Amino acid sequence: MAYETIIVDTSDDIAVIRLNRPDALNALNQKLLGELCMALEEADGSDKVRCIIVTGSEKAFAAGADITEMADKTFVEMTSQAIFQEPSRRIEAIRKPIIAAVSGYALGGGCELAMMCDFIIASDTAKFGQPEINLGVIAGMGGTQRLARYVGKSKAMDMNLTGRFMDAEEALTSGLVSRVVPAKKLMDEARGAAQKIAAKSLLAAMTAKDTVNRAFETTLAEGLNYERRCFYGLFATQDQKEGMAAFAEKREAQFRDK
Ligand code: CO8
Repeated sequence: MAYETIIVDTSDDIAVIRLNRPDALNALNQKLLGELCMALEEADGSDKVRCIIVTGSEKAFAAGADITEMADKTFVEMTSQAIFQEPSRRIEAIRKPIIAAVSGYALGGGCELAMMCDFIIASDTAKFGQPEINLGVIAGMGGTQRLARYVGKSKAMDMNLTGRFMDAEEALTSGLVSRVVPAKKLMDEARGAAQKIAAKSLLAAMTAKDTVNRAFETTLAEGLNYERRCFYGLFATQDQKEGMAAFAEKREAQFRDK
């Protein structure tokens, strides 16, 4: 499929979706978000893809929602058109693992998009922020909710109230990102992680994603119960038999997603 605002490259079980609006630092307009959702859904449904990477350019993962597209909207238009609501739901519904590989600016909707992915690998040039307060608004796609869960109340308040940026090192120590690497090695690192995931049972990987995400929606007791049921359920798969047989036979497991 030919896209205008993203570039999709699928090889070796991995789909790399690159945001590509260089003149606007990959600002998220409706076109880009629509294309991103389509590409994610295509990857999710493809038997050639076992892990997805979402990335941007060296200068910007994404500098936020497209301000020029939003500036003249009214409250009624924002509400009745449910701006940004549908893309959020579609991205949240992706079942395969998604890694955000972030270099440069990940601001506003860009930071929120990165946080919608399953984990974030950052380059040492990455800058995260929720600067919507500078525009007279607030974050609208998870910047107050997901960020608070990633980094806790104090830093989430700091970021949302002052609009300051967090550098890669602070993002790492705060738990917003899982790894930081030199900018030149970002895609190698992300691909390496994606290949590791792609070598697992996809059923187990999708279940792990679903179960970790459940931790943010339930009580501990309900989450533990859900996890245990999912764990038991995986014993209905051939991949569980293969994984445990391979361990006993001291060989690499050959998972078949069955
Ligand atoms: N939207 C539109 N265009 C943008 C955006 C953006 N978010 N960010 C940058 N651009 C454009 C600039 O206008 C500029 O275009 P031009 O060359 O035509 O003037 C080009 O990208 C390059 O940008 P700069 O010249 O500003 O580059 P600098 O290196 O000087 O600065 C910054 C980089 C610091 C990233 C700066 O561009 C900036 O502050 N950008 C805006 C960041 C921001 O405020 N983001 C939050 C946007 S609001 C949001 O994301 C809300 C999302 C949730 C909505 C959910 C609703 C339910």
